[in-house]
Amino acid sequence: TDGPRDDTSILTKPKTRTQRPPMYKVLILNDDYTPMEFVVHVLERFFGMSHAQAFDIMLAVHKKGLAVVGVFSFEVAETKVAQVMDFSRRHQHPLQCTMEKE
Ligand code: NFA
Repeated sequence: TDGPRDDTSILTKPKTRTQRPPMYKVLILNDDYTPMEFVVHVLERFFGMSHAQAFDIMLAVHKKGLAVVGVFSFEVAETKVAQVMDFSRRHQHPLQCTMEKE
């Protein structure tokens, strides 16, 4: 009989979307008490910056209130934040380091 029928010649491919892992910005916050040299040292030690790079970022934090110091996977960002917070606490400086989803 006539009428609609299945067309076995058309095959459809479902679109797939590649999942990228979310990335996290690590931020350093300004305060009135942490010495500038200490912040520069932190940026060199934990973020692999050159002295000049570290000094520039430290000044940006000092002037603007905060700056992104790197973008990492969740686990790496979490580790950097913990390292900076622990190091600052042990040296009795109030320096704050946080992370946020990009
Ligand atoms: N504002 C601090 C000072 O004048 C320096 C500082 C920079 C602290 C960046 C925290 C972050 N001693």
